[in-house]
Amino acid sequence: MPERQSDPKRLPNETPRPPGELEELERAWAYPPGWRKISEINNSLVGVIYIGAAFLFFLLAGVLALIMRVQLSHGDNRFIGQDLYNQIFTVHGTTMMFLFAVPVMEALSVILLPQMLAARDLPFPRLSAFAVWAYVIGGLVFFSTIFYGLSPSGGWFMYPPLTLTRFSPGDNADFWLLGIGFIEISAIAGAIEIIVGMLRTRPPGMTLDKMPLFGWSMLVFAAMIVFAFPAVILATMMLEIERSFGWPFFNAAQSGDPLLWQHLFWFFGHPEVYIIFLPGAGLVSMIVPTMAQRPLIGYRLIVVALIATGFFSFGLWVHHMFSTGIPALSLGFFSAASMAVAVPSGIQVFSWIATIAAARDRFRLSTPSLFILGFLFIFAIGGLTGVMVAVVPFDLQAHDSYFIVAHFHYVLVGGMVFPLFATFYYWDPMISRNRLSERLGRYVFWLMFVGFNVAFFPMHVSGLLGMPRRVWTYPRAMGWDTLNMISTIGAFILALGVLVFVVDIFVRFRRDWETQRTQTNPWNAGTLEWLPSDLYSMRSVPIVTSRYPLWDRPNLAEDVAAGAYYLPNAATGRRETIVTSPIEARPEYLLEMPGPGWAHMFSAVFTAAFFLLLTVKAVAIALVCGALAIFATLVWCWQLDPPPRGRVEIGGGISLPTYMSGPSSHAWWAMIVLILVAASLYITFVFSYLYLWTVSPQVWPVVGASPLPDLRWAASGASLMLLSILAFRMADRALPKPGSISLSAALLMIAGALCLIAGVGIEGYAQWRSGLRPGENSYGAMVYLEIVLTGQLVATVAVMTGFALARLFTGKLDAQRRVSFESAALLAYYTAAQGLLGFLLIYGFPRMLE
Ligand code: HEM
Ligand SMILES: [Cu+2]
Repeated sequence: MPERQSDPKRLPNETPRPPGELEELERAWAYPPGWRKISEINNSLVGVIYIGAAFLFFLLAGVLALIMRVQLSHGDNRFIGQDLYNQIFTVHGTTMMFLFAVPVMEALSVILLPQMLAARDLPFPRLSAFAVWAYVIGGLVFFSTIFYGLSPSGGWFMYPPLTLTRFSPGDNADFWLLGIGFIEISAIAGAIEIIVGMLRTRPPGMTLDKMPLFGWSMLVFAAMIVFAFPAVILATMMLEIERSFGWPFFNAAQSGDPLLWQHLFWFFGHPEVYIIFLPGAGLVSMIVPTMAQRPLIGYRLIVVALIATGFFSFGLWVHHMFSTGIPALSLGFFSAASMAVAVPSGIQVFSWIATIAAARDRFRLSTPSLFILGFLFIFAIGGLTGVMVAVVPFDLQAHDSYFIVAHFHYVLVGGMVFPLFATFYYWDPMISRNRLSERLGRYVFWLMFVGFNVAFFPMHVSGLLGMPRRVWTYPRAMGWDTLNMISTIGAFILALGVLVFVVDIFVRFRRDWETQRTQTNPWNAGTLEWLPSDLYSMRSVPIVTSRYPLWDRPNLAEDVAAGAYYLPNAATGRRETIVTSPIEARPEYLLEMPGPGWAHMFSAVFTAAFFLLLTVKAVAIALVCGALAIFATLVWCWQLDPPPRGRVEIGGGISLPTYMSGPSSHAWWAMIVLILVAASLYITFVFSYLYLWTVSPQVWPVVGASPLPDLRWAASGASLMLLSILAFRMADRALPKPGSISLSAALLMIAGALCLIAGVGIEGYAQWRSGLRPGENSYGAMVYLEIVLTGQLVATVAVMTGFALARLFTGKLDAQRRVSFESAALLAYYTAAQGLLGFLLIYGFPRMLE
């Protein structure tokens, strides 16, 4: 259409692109040569490493499962001993949950989300790369403990008192606690990336209700991580402190309560199940419409269902504790809620079935579709047994029996492993021209499907016949032999299926690994990830006007590849992506992104070393590594926040600024998410404080009697917190003009940080002076834990302030280029607020009791 050419504001812009433009784009996104490729942070490489590592952990944990099944194949078996069996099931469960299920979904989002959004990359590529390396190193070390007999053996939920030093004296439990705490940090880093990426790097026009459903599911997934993981981080922290220093949080003999662990663990653990399932559902919602060649029925309903599942799953944790003597009213509530959460899952299942039914015989029975049908079947059974165990009297019977093992494997394997394999087969052509074999894929499916059911269905029966879970063997006289032998055979059939898949992967990667050329849209899918792409993702960023742009605009692929849409070049000569507004997706600014580097890797290595050395009690070297980790992180951050380069044209008559600070910037959003993590950690702390009070009110102090420090201490501490807010506010105003340095801004920042330090210092001093000691009882432990929690934040603010000062004096921080200051200040405001709340709780609550 000729009239388009004359008007450069209309997209697609059909004037030919200038020569050399594509080459420049390629240069900006090229991998570093040779072995230095591992310093690359581009999602196309990092994502593949990430998935590879997660899959490796699936295989390793799978091998452990086979060893267990051999051991259980018949009664009175002496294949492996009891202690090793305990370690193996703990490592199997822990690896599957923490090192496979959650990371593999984050890995998929690293690969798929930028493509689905036609973004060049997600906003924090180095953070993703850091998360990956931290996870790979931490995960491998954790897993290898099984070879040295150092693995934890308390089950994947590590209940105290069994895991207290008295009953688990070695370092084994510490490996679990520190390893898992560390891996959670990596998961949270991933969640920040996903939330900011989904909300800020969507292509122009992709309003929230045009977002691909995998994007929605990952958004809910990431939000759930933000609110659920802090509970288990706090719990692991408390247990580790109790094991190392004897602060009594969980020891009932010293006024703690082991049930507190269960509350905290399951407050995380139940949402965890949905954290694993929701991305799987999102994947299914992407594949089903393609296979049916029609839009998914009930898009909005599914979005509501995803959000509702995420929300309600936080209200269910007590159903893991029905048999612990919970009051009857709570039992009723949690039982009903557990059944209610089946409704949103049901809505999704009906949507998928309706879409498949509407397509009738046009529905393509490819390998991905087979895995999806298998998923529907298995997941439905898992859901049904789930409703059964939500019935309290039934649960009292089935609790801790093989019925439960069968139930949760139906949910987990059905809900995530089958969708995952569908994903491998479906999206493989997006990564490479050579595809996994469809023919072998069918064998893989049938072996896995039959094997799974043969392995796990009989467990329902053996469970009802009374076989308890977590037993390393059983007497032949119990009559469970045949069922267990069937289960074992099924597990090997399932493993054979996985093996065929692994062989196919090897063949496929040997055929091509270097050539990244992809097949364009072999399934005729409707979403953006099937546009032609290269290392820089799409050549140009399209305007999105519908949920299935590729179906609605047949020329889109060609125009995008020809550079006829936004940002067909590397406008600043570097890596960059368009940042859009969170709801309407209007272009707001051009984000200049970092390239390959080593600092984030060193940071990951030293962080891992810090945690692991702490585990083996090599405190001095651990501290050195911790300091090095902080240093590497600062080096990494130093390169961020490049100077503003004025406005640049991105095509379509739009020019965008290249710098943004304040609430519109991606950095601000990331900081807010991080603060939400800190806040949920703190809320869990407050819950624990109040909970322990209900358990042991007798150790809480009474007014007038020590150890309750005088109110004057609280007043002065709180004033310091307020002063710190004021100092940072004033420093904000005092930031200098570009090119100059402001001493008053520097002094104000220092004052702000010092006030915070003095604030927690006073808090600690007052308690110590009053004679309270953390090891005395659960009250003392909680009070000092509060100081530790706020103290951690204060330390972080201090480091960030030092960093901002260094940038101020080197001319990298001023009234315009101010992101490094804003991040420190935001955290300082939050820290002060938390400190104030702390004073209110620690000084106010005991006085309120009168
Ligand atoms: C693929 C084949 C799998 C097989 C054959 C298998 C087998 C087993 C067996 C035999 C147990 C021990 C039960 C006991 O002694 O009480 C177990 C426990 C467990 N499995 Fe699996 N499993 C498989 C996959 C998975 C997957 C994919 C996940 C999660 C995503 C998973 C999560 C767990 C958990 C959390 C436990 C509980 C560990 C504990 O009691 O502490 N499993 N599995
Ligand atoms: Cu649950």
